[in-house]
Amino acid sequence: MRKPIFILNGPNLNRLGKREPEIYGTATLADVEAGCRVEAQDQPIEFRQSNSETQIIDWIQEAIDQASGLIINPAAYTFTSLAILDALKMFPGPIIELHITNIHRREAYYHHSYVSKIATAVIAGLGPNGYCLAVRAMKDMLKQTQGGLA
Ligand code: DHK
Repeated sequence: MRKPIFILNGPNLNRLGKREPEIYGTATLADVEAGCRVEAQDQPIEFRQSNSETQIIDWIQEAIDQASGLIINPAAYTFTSLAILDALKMFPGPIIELHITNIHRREAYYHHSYVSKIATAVIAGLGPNGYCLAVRAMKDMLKQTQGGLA
């Protein structure tokens, strides 16, 4: 059984499409999930969102045994959560940190990411399409690290 790629989304991303569309675009999180499933093809994925830091930590811990790779948009927790960083340190597979916007071109409080300390790679500023590119990159990394899909 192929282990899924976990795609985890942080706070306020449930409002994607309505939330500051001039910054985050008009695509909804359901649109983003649909795009990821098309890109993943026969590679299983788990696509989840929570506004709760505890829930995200629990999902990362679940991923330690259940997932082949982890794509995470921690949203605002990127810049505040040592607990999420500590959880990610336990994940044995590749980690892609993803942001819809280019956080480095935004307000200074969005410039220091704790997650980047452990992430294998970072995608930022490509809009919602960044998710599909992250899925494609993760499948390639899994092919290399596991001699094909898990
Ligand atoms: C999403 C958020 O919610 C913000 O807190 C981050 C990130 C940026 C994004 O670009 O996906 O600053």
